[in-house]
Amino acid sequence: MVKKNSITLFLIGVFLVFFQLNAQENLIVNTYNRTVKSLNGQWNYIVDPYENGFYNYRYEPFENQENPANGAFFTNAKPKDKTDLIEYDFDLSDVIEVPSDWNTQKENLYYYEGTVWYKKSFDFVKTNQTNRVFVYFEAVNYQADVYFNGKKLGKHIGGFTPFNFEVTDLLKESDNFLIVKVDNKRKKDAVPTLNTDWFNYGGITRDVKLIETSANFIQDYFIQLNPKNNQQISGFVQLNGTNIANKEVFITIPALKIKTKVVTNAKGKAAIELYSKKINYWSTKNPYLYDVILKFGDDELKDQIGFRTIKTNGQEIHLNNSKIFLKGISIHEESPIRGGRGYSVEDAQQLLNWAKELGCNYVRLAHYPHNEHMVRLADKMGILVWEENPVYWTIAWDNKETYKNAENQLSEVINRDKNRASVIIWSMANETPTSEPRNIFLTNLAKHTRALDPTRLISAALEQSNYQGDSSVRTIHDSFADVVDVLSFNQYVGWYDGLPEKCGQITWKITQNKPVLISEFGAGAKVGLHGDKLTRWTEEYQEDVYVQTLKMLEGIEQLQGFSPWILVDFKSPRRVLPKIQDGYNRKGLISDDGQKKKAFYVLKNFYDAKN
Ligand code: GCB
Repeated sequence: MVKKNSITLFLIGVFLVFFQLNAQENLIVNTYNRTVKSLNGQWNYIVDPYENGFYNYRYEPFENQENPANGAFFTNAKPKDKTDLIEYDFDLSDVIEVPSDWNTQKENLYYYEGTVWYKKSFDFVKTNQTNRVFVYFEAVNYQADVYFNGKKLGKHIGGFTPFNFEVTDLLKESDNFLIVKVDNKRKKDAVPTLNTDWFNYGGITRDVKLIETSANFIQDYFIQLNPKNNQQISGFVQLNGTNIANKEVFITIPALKIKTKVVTNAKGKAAIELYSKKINYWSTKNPYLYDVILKFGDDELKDQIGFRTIKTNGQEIHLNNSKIFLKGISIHEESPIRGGRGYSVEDAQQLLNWAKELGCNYVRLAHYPHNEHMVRLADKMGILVWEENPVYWTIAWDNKETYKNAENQLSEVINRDKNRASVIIWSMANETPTSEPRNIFLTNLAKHTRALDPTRLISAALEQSNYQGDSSVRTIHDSFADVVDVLSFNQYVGWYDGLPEKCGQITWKITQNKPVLISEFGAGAKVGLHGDKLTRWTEEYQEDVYVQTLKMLEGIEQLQGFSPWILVDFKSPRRVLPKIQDGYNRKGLISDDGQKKKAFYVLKNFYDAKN
């Protein structure tokens, strides 16, 4: 009993630390179920490669000046009379759809990397005078400088995670203007860095919403099953406002007959601890979601939450205390319907339907956080999810700002998705070269993640190497392997590493006593191109790589699943071979126009036969 109490106290402590670490962020969670006004649709835009609307001719930012000149685009200036000189006009400028990337909407912006200014004008009447209003961006790639009615709200860095700013004091009932300077220039010290193998789509790539709240409201909560006690639902609720101390928040889970109240501390936070012996556990075969209702004063917020545990047990992965093999596939966030960056429910539905058809119970969302539709749908469809931070290849490991940026992006996705049962793994990085500064960087990220979320597993897509110089024996020689919960690595025997038959000559000597997930394997094929299985780019070559790899992987004793590379062909400027690649990475099991390649069926048969 004493032991149980101390574990509970420890977990409450961990959850409270969570808030301390994130107190500055103020991210509003569950915008899915709140009353919002969408700011999607047509926005005016100005392409500004010289950042002429940001800097004056002495290259000083206008926003640092007390009275910024009319030339500052964020002032949205208009000539006052016929003599006035103003050299831009948002309202006369072309329009672009939000959400979406600019590259696939505007032919002349296909390869553009730089600044584009977006402007949206709107009216908004609050339903109650004392209410507050926030503008919420699901994602802007890569840097967003946000201005509202001529004032700077703030800046956000990172192309795949949400952020919000309060606009209550600046909001008018009519003629508001929201201006965003979007800059997708790649930078060496950024996350990701200059070099990747995906397309650097720019723009306001996900939904934009206005959220109206009461003066004091439920900003955030974490409600998940206690990993150490599957009859306990634990976490916290966090209020936002000036009058949030010592307040009652009611939590109801009707299907469990739970109705309880918690009282907030001085910071507006309360720990949650609920018990039930009758929990219907969320799983891939039974993706049961409970309606959970939080109520504080007039503010009532609903969510659909699944309860499950995910753990490692020696070399196994256990979902709800039963061993599970992860039948996965890797996915990039590209629209299978339009091409370009994916952002809609329909995009997510198509991608996850294909994964289901392939026989998957698991997806790896590579190489950055995908939109919220993906994880919400995965929750409903019973698909387990690996989410990933865009720490890819050669990050500036020694740069403190780079680290802060990586940590912040990771915090934001954890914040957004911490109530999703489908999400079981946080991945720190992909194929990063080992070195002391890199090990420190990744270890700090892992520490940070564990402090934020003690309910999920940590991994990273590592690299394999020869065992003691012998290329026929492969191993994982990476000290970060000691830090992760699940040992994952990419391997391309048969494609970058010899021909398919080489798979038959390789044995694996993995010494870490941890479950192994192969985060990538694969080969390129142009759909409809046929030949013998030694001819590169044919469907037969790709098919053979799958056949041989699946056999080879049986030799890994700790193997608990994989996520081959990749579900659908995707755009990448690295891939220039005419008539074959034409700007696409062709390792998809499905082509960019939706046709299945032969290897799709090899993997499907394997998954269908596997328990
Ligand atoms: C990898 C990377 C992935 C690439 C893939 C490839 O190892 O993790 O981002 O797209 O290989 O196709 O080369």
